[in-house]
Amino acid sequence: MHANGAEGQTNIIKKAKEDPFQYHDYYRIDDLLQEDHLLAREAVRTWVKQEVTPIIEDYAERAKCPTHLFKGLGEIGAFGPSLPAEYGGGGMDEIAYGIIMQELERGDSGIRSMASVQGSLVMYPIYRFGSEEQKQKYLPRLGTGELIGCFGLTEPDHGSDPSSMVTNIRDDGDAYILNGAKMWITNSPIADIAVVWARDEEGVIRGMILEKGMPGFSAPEIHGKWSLRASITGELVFEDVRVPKSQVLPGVQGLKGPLSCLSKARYGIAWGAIGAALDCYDSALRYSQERIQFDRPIGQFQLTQKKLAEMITEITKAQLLAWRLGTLANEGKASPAQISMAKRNNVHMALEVAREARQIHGGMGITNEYPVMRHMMNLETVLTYEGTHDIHLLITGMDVTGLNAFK
Ligand code: TGC
Ligand code: FAD
Repeated sequence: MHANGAEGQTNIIKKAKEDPFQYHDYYRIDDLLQEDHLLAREAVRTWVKQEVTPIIEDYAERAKCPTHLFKGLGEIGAFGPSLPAEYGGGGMDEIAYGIIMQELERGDSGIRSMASVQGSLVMYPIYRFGSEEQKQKYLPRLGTGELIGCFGLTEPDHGSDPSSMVTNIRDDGDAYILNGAKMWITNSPIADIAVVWARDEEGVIRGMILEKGMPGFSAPEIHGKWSLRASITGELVFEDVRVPKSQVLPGVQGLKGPLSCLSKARYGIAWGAIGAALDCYDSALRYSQERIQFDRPIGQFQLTQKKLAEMITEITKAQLLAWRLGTLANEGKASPAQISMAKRNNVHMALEVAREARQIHGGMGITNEYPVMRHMMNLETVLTYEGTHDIHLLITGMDVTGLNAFK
């Protein structure tokens, strides 16, 4: 990942520490980071500038997924950065994972989604709950992007409440027969494998790995999205699919299986959303200094300054929340409810920053000359997937009151 050599690496770290404002690091959070975090950030940031920024508006406008980026994402270590290297991951810590998601989402939430799904929702359950044979078969090729994976939990009639899922398996000797459907599945039309959650005859939720081409298994694309347009989304349809028992994840039963994958992915989103907010803030700050109205830069008006001051304040608070969550995660102490709080707060923050940034750009803010409207539309999805804003409020509510609003 680090192609700059030792001298180049020292310069990157020196530059970051001497000029925290180039990263809008208002509270010098870089001082809390390790050298490998700063190097990972620089490497991913450079890749995003070279590979994502020049093409993303075009792909988003055409609602096409830049699938050619999967291999590059593998090369920069974006798939499972905190999973062990021997299982296709990056062998880094949770803060490095977060920072990588931040830099990807600075480019586009859909690009970060590619990495979230592949690393946290496909590689992680296979690593955590899979047999050794399943790990060896799938993880190395998922880590490089040679294989693309997707994660099927949500159903047409069961979104926020996956415990009511109806997709089911029936015992048939050395295989299960799978029936049902999943909805809103990132990458499903292009995926080689799908981690699917279904209920067995005793009503227990089980996870299994499906391969593209299994008879009765299809993955039609969902069209018409005004959000996350550079990410491909589809259904998963199962009509008497014969799934060998060797494809079932042996290490978990019950809803805690998929929910623990969500915790891993939500953690990454809490960091990722900061990247989208930073890109919007950066664009708005520059525009406010360049755009002249009433014979002065619009950044000189108090109302513009209020917007920018509030934006950087909220970004800084989100950065501190993510950093502290990262240190807890490194110690194995980040609770699902703490992760929920950070996902909800930081995504909501990013959406508000995007809306304010859009206003600062005036009419230009609705065009693809600037990244702001694309981020804003993307963040509407990010606010909803991986648990909606309100579901996360209720998770926090349950944690602080001890009273369960869901049951
Ligand atoms: P509940 O009874 O609370 O829990 C069932 C079991 O799971 C455990 N658990 C968790 N474990 C790990 N991480 C978490 N976040 C966990 N939350 C709960 C819990 O301890 C229990 O374990 P056990 O041992 O007692 O059995 O479950 P519930 O049915 O009451 O549900 C609670 C609720 C509403 C919070 C949950 O259903 C929920 O989070 N709903 C939101 C659904 C959601 O987030 N769906 C996301 C689908 S995937 C997606 O959106 C991918 S986007 C991909 C991209 O980035 O492109
Ligand atoms: P619903 O659950 O029907 O919710 C509708 C509204 O009701 C929301 O505002 C919600 O907050 C509210 N609501 C629901 N229950 C309550 C309650 N108890 N109290 C108060 N309000 C409530 N899923 C996957 O499994 N894999 C994927 O890869 C994936 N990728 C996605 C990609 C995109 C682009 C999108 C849009 C979604 C994706 N999802 C995926 C699905 C996503 O996780 C769900 O959309 C989300 O969990 C919400 O479910 P729902 O859309 O069915 O909304």
